[in-house]
Amino acid sequence: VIMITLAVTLTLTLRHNTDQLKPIFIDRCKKFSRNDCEKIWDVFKQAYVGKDPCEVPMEAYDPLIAAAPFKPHCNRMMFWSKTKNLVHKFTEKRDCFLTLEDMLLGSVLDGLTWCGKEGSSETFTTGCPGWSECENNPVRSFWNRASAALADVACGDVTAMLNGSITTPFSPTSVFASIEVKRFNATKMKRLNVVLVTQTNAVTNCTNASLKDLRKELDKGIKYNCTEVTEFQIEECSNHPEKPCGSCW
Ligand code: N1C
Repeated sequence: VIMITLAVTLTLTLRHNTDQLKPIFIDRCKKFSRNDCEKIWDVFKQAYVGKDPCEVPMEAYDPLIAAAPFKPHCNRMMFWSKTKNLVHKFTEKRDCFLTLEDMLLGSVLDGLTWCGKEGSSETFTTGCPGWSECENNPVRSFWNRASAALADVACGDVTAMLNGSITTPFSPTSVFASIEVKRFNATKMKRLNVVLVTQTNAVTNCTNASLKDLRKELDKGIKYNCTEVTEFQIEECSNHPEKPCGSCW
């Protein structure tokens, strides 16, 4: 009896794991009115199934990026670091800017956790390594690869919303600093406009040391600009979509 109970619970657990991620992926994908969501899921899965969850490099997602490539949206691309909730509240309500999460792959995988296991064809959504537990984990490698692909097509005037309530708004370990800025290319990209989000008790302004590093790291030929904008102003703009985008900062 014990053996049977064990076998049944084990089977159910495995089933449960397999079935969790796919319906969310397909559902979110279909909102982009694509008819190849099953195909994209299969390509996605190949990146991590059957692998040690600490040995999935960002290149594992190359076929996924090739199957669902990022289109350039010149002058409307929005990057960010440590401002996730605020930036998405803004882009959700207004269409002047697009983040990775407003595009197919970013939207499909936002907020999710997944990994595989050696010798298994399952997708697990629990017991996966955390962001910093090991470098080459499936979730971190996905965001690194997708962010790289988006930065590769950055063009025209590009905006980045950074957090002015921390002492290092341009943090070397962030995806924005370690991946995106390094791939911005002056042949396509004219300017980087930093929107530094401040609160009434702001600890940082545009003269911040880390922002000087950002300026130095930009490909020669990309112009740079920084504007301090209060969180209140951005919320006002989110709540009043009728206001012209150009008046937000
Ligand atoms: O490390 P970050 O910020 O600088 O990464 C943000 C940067 C953005 O410009 C995006 O293009 O990198 C891209 N990106 C995402 O779009 C994204 N969505 C969700 C990077 N990380 C993303 N996440 C999750 O946020 C990710 O799982 C990780 O935990 C955070 C990184 O956010 P951060 O440190 O504020």
